[in-house]
Amino acid sequence: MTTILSIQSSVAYGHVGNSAAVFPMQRLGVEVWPVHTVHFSNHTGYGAWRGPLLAAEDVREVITGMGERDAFGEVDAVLSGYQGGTQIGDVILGAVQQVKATNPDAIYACDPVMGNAKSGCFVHPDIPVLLRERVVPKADLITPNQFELGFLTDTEPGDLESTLASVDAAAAMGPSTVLVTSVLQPDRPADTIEMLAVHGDGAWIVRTEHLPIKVNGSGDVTAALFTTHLLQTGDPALALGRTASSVWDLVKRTLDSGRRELQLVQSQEQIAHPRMQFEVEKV
Ligand code: PXL
Repeated sequence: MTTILSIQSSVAYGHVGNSAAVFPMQRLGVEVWPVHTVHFSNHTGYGAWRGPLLAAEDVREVITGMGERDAFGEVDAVLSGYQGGTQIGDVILGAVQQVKATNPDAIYACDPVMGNAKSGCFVHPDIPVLLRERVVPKADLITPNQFELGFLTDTEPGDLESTLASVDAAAAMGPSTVLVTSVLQPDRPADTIEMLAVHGDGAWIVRTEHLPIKVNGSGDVTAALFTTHLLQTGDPALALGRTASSVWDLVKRTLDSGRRELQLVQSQEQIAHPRMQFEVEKV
């Protein structure tokens, strides 16, 4: 059984971080071991929240305890998302090192959360440096949006050609697989958005309708689904098609609900059995 150690935020109300990623992975049959880095009442998009940001030392203790149960040999992937501070980054890197020492086939899937085209960089200025210099070089799979890809590689990905060049620059840092989300090519049809997967010499793209809503946590679900499908199939093109299919259905249902939080449980059928309504094209 596929087993994923997922080190992310937890919120009681709504769905971001582990509170967005865990259920979809479980619904796909993954054994998920969540380690929480914060335990907030709700996501920070509301502007107000309560609850603790866990001390790096406390998160490290949880991971150390898992090691004492001989848990790491079973882990197929470590998945990380938003990193609130640089010390959490060190804890994640420590976990990756321990897992890989026990299971050399395990991968590290890192969502290098830094910002987006609309908001710019929204993390502490130390985080991009940490990701660029220490975290991404240890990752096997990264899932930046197009903005984060540029920020990571100090390039300006715009059209397909320059985006592929930026991916090459990112891959040269270490990761063998790159999923670029929220790709906005200048020459795309109106109201569309794309996702691009690159693995070794292969690259694939999928285009979907750009839905008029930005939901916190959708990136966390995207990273979790792509990691899961890649582990389960070994096929980046298929993983891309399945991920785009499920995420679009999830966001569409959320939009139609008129609610602010991802309608995850309500979308479980579309997560478990992606409709594959979008064509994946080789580029
Ligand atoms: O989706 C990333 C994320 C992670 N953790 C916390 C958040 C968010 C996004 O809003 O608020 C606490």
